[in-house]
Amino acid sequence: MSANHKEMWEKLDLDLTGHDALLEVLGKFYGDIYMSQQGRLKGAEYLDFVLSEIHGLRIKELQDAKAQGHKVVGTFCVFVPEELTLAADAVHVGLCAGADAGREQAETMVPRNTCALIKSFIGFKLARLCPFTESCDLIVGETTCDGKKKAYEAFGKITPMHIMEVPQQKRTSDRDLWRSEVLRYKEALEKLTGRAITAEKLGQAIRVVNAKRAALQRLNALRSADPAPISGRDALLINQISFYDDPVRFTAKINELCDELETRVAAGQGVAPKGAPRLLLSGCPMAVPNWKVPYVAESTGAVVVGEESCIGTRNSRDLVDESARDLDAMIEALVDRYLRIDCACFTPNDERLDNIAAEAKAAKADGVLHYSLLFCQPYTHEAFKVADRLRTEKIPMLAVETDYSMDDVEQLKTRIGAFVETLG
Ligand code: BJ8
Repeated sequence: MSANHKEMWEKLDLDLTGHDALLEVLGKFYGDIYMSQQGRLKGAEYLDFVLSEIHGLRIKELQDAKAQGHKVVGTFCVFVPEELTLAADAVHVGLCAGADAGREQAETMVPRNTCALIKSFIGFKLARLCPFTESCDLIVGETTCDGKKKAYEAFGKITPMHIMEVPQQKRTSDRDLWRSEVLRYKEALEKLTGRAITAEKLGQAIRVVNAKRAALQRLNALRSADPAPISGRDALLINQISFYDDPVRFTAKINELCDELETRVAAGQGVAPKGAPRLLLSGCPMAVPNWKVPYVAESTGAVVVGEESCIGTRNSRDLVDESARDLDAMIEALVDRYLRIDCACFTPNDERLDNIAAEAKAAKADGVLHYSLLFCQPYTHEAFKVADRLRTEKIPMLAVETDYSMDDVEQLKTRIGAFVETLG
């Protein structure tokens, strides 16, 4: 991790000592989990570089954009339409919330039995450890799970926020509500940036974000090959980077990486032997640097071939219809695309069960590893339904609940290892 940006971090009022310690831990963690892999792609150099500059060059780019009059908008959920943010000439960043940082401070604001993701974004803010959060002109929250809703009430007191109301069902009246929320977000962006969102700008932004999602879809499709051409860890990292790197650069780099993967697949080369047990991960989002479960899973000899999560196919599965020509029609297309998201906060949410079964088959997964963060009600509840559905499909499933600490690594290794053995 680069440490050459002290002046910039100082200006952002980061706690420099705490931040140095965080970068050191992250660097070591990344080395252990990523640099130890055999047979990585040449294109992985991009991933290593982006990660090494996660708090450096990318933050410098954000500061340069701000100096040129652009705004930075941070989000915690894939419901916030990136297309609108880009159409307002603002920078859209996903705020990671994948590390156990500032937990004690966070627990002064939210109950202890709150999921690690929520505690993490509050902890990063209170402990002044995240240059992305500190670079934001606006942070957008959403009414998804109860934990987030209530946390945003507290978080909104310490940082400027806009909250989007996400419906809990998908009836016509819910679509109307969501449409009005998309329009309200558009207005908030126009007010923030002082720029009008035109059909031309929104059309261009839709194409940029569609291209990014199409590159991720291409990557996913290549992972159905046996032997798997890329590790689950690297694929997860690519999905994570998609939330904060420049979207045009990211798309170009991932398409280059996919070219390399195609060559590998054609040559029958992979990161694990042909026939190695294949797992689909499913459940809560895994934000940077939450790499624990795929790392543990792959250390048992299995290979992760897909992520059914928001840092995965829930974000990349659907594109926005590009055929609309006027602004109203583009907004309708955005509304439809985002309302297809199968977050566990919806009731009922049967399309998620269909999607998991379809993705497991498409990825030729031998089993599904369902992952919930401790205290996450929506995904822990849905684990039961996912298990029922996969039983009817004769796809084995193991459900694990964990958090960001490393205390349960050995226990996870034992459980996941035993599950992988049964996949034979
Ligand atoms: S669309 S999954 S990004 S809400 S893990 S905070 S659900 S208690 S993150 Fe999510 Fe949007 Fe849905 Fe995706 Fe709550 Fe669960 Fe914590 Fe979670």
